[in-house]
Amino acid sequence: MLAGGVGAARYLNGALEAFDPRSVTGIVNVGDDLILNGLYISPDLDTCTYTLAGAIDPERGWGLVDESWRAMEGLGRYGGANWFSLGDRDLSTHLYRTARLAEGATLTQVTAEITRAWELDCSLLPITDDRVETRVTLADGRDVGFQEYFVGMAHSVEISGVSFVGSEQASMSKAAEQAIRDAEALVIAPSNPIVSIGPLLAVPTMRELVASRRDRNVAVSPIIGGAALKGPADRMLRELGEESTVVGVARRYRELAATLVIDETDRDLADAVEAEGMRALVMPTIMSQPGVGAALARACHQAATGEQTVGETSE
Ligand code: FO1
Repeated sequence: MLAGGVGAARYLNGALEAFDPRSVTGIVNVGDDLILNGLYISPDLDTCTYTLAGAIDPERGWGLVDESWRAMEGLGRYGGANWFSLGDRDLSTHLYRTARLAEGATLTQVTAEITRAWELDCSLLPITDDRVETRVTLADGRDVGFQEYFVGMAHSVEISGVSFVGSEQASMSKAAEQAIRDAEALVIAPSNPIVSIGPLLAVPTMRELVASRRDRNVAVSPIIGGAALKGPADRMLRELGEESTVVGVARRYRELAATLVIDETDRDLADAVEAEGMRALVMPTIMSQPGVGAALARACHQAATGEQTVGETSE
């Protein structure tokens, strides 16, 4: 699965219910990553890890449950950068990852160590071990880092563009490339298509690789009834001159996947999605009830492979 943060992590959880976790791989966005207070922070990798470990804070959707913020309070005393809140438990992840990267480990290696320590059976792979930095151009022309926009400004400003600095020089990791080549089914998670899926597709050869297996790929719309469940995806689509509807999503994904899963709320737009050249699969996609995520994962797998999956796959 091509994954961003919160929405993708919920879908991944569903896939783990539906399939043998060892057969599930998340290819995760690193464009949100930032270096702050000397620490290398990977929000989407951590959100997926913590969610799948059952350790995510359910209200925030990021960071760890049962958190305290003493280090951030202390940093505030010095006028240090505590606008991006790192909980005291969460800090250990950033300390460990930063130390390991400084020892020369790759982000892929460190992520494997962290997910193993959280006893995940599925694998989470950064799309690249190179640095790709999502930056946002605001409507007033200012160029800011993604987290400055998303957290610093609470994404409450209009944008006019998004760029992925370093993407041209980046190369997909061997592990990520192999996972995409080998996948029975590839699912584009219901993440923000611009700043969560966009940075993945900006890595050279990624778009061609995904498009080369279009018929075995399924995208799940992050837009339901013209809105995003969480985050600014709908506003960003409109601000970039696109439609924040399932049709707008189909226009972004039609070269990459044969099927777009849309929520029942958008049933009346199924024909318009098909007019864009994607098969519309209408089903519940709001993963607030138990079982919805697993049913969604099974349906995606079936749409991508044409196989009927009955419950647990055999060992
Ligand atoms: N989001 C916020 O809105 N405020 C924060 O202070 C914040 C801190 C933070 C720390 C670690 C982490 O893994 C995620 C964090 N996030 C925070 C969420 C983060 O900005 C988003 O998860 C992604 O980057 C967008 O999906």
